[in-house]
Amino acid sequence: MYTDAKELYARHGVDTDAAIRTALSIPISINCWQGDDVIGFEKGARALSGGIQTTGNYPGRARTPEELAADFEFAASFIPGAKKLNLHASYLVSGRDVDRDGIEPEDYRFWVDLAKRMGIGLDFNPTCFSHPMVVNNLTLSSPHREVRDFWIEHCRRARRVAAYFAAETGKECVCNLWIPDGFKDTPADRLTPRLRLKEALDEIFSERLEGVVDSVESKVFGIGVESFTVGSNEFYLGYAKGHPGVYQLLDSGHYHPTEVISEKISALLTQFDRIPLHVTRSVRWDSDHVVRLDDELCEIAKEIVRDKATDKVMIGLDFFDASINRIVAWVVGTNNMRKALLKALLEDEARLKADQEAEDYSHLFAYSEYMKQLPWSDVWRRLEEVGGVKGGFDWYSDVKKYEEDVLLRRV
Ligand code: RNT
Ligand code: ZN
Repeated sequence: MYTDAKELYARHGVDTDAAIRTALSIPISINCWQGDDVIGFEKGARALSGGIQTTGNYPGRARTPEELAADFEFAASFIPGAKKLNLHASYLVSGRDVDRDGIEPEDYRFWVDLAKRMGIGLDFNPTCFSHPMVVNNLTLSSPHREVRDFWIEHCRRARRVAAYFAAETGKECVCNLWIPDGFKDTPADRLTPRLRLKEALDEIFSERLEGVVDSVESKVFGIGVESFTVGSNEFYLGYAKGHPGVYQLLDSGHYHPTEVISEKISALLTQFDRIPLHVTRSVRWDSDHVVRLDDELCEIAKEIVRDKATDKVMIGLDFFDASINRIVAWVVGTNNMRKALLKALLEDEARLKADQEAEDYSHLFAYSEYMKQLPWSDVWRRLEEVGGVKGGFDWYSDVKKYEEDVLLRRV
């Protein structure tokens, strides 16, 4: 089937072997927090709060670093291609009783060891939620100096952890800052909190660090902070533009319901040399569903490929579904991202772009729809072989067995 597919694609000027190689080489950063419902390993770890929520109580959530690492490695064995592990500061593995304003690179050595063993990179995030120092839903924009200072210190230290990851793995580390700051009801003053956030960011980003790609993540609203978000799209976009080395991260769930990030990638590429992403799926709101191979996912991948931006767009995932087997979520979500990339790589880009330039919209329409019926799934099957994973649907029974043998015993 692959031989036939290869021939058919070749007739359209597409080299399937090259597409497979490229698709396998693009790193996808897998969010650790899908494995444990965003709880982490701090002493007295608390339930998730800060405008985000996991729902569902599917059994088998990872409760310890060892369990999370084992689950992740197991999931990774069904995910072909380059990968990174995306960690939050709350996933420290430390013998010390340390609060967030005291974290040290050493507290994350466990993950560096895992990354080295697996030959993968790491990304990082300060954790500015699920903590008593989030006072009235505010962190870096709080009116209280001590609250701001606490989070500034946390973020400064988180960036140093990111630099440590980069140095140890030899791969760039995205250090992404998201804060939940906002108001439930209409604020009297929108400007003052934003000015405070800007000042806090200046302090956080004042230190230059090797290997760290800093990003700031905007949002429209969260649960409990429906009326106002301090770190809005315009706020962070402007901030990033004025601060070289700081980039805006696009999360596909953080815009108005008909607004899509696939449309924003090219716009940002005219201004920035890096675009970190949080690929997720919002169902009516920022619900963080596991990504399906849907139109928007394909459009995101298409943008990355057509804009020749595979080394500029840094793909990270950000879903957390506690209602299904978490390994299934990791495997299907991550592979969907790579399937979308492969599909994009298998399109006759040259002709489609030429159609647009020649304003032959009829051919563009007919031909791009025709491309959809070509046997990309046979090429994917080959990609699974090259990537050395058990493909098709066979992996599912292995995960089911792992569920019985391992996950269901976690009671
Ligand atoms: C929240 C943001 C943020 C988090 C993770 C856990 O709306 O998307 O990225 O989901 O940091
Ligand atoms: Zn996100």
